[in-house]
Amino acid sequence: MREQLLGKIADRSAVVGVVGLGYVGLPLAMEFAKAGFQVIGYDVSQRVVDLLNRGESHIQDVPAAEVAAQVQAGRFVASADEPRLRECDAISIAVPTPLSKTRDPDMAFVLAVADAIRRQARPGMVVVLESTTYPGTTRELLQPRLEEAGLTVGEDVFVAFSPERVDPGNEKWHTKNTPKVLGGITPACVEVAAKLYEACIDTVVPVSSPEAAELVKLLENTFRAVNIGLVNEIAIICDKLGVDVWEVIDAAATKPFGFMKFTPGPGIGGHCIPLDPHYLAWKMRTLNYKTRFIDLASEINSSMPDFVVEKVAHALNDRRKAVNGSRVLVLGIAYKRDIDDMRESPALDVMRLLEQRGAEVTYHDPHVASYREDGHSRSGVPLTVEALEAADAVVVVTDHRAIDWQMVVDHADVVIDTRNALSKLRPGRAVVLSLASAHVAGAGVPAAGALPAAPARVAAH
Ligand code: SAJ
Repeated sequence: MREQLLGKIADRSAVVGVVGLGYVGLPLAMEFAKAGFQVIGYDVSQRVVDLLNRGESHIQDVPAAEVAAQVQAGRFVASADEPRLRECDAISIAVPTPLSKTRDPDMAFVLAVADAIRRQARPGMVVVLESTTYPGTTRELLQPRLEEAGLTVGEDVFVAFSPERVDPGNEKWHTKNTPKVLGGITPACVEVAAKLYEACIDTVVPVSSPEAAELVKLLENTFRAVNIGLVNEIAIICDKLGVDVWEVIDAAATKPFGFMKFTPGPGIGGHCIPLDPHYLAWKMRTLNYKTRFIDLASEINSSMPDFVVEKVAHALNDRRKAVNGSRVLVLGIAYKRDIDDMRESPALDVMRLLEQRGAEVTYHDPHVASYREDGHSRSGVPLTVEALEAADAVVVVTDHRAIDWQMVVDHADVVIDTRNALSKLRPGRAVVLSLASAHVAGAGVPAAGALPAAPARVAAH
């Protein structure tokens, strides 16, 4: 089987299945199609299947023209029909691995696919799991199901784990040019899976086991969560000391070695950084080990929306206004700049906390016209001079480049800037409060630097 599969990969006659056609699976499917394989994209959403087969795209980083070209070339077809998996010589799995309400791994999507593969598997298949998950998943959940189908892993079928490294909105690093780590159950599994991925990805990095590959991904994302937590704590420290955290970080970033710049913010969002480290924390709890860095980073990062709302309350209080009844305009609600993804966005927490205190909250986001939460839809407002002047406070949560920030500074009364989006602008009417430090330059307060020594605000918190 190994020889047969290697031959099909070499001459591109292998049929490649990609399960899960989201921000990971769709770009991967396109790369396999562009490499010359026949690709079957499998997704449980008939809506997604239909729009892709019409040559449209629901993923911001995948142009519709690219989907249309592969559909018209007959190299890509989407399907929600499980038996089509049987046609595939290779299957890459890129389904979500969310957290449950109790912050435990929710493996339902992976298990559903693993069961489908057990039903459709046949000799001569290579199966690669890409979904971010706890170490052991590939060996404990995927391998047994293939063996239950009467197949011997490493001989009849080949199984590997290869973490996805898609960075939505990243204009430089894409699926094809980002090195791909890959760990297989047996050496033959690594060899076959690596040959498959080398056909469409520039650099494949084999490691010795699926567990190593699973842990590589969790290290990458835990590294980010912990370092973001660190700078968020530095922001809180700077706020208490009346020091400009952005100035401190920018100056620290001049160190040409041994430092990596992260920036504080209103919290962390997305489907990865807030969630993936908890997969490792969960696994280690089953081994009676407490992952203190992960837990502490999570504690600090998830406290940032509260910290932001406190800043808003202080700003309103300085103007003899209560949060209750004040009109607050939130600018940017996607979980990071220049994308439209709302998942786990800290903006949702900021808006909810403000509303719980009685504020009348509206939002403007050029990438998110509306979104659904708890079953109801919510729409943004246009960014106008009237909207800015009507707001008792404006909060910058996500610093999309498409927003006219000078207009915000010129027409708002007070702006709480959690992303340092406004510090380089010509001062306008607005008083601009940085996420962390005393007042930044703006009408009505001395320019930063002319401020008195560490203010009594230490008591404020
Ligand atoms: N954030 C900060 N400060 C920072 C960096 C990020 O507050 O210094 C926030 C962002 O605003 C966002 C969250 O953290 O809300 C996550 O941001 P992110 O830059 O990690 O972006 P993601 O989650 O879309 O994608 C990340 C990938 N990003 C980068 O490497 C830059 C990468 O870690 C993974 O490929 C991806 O998660 C994944 O799928 O795991």
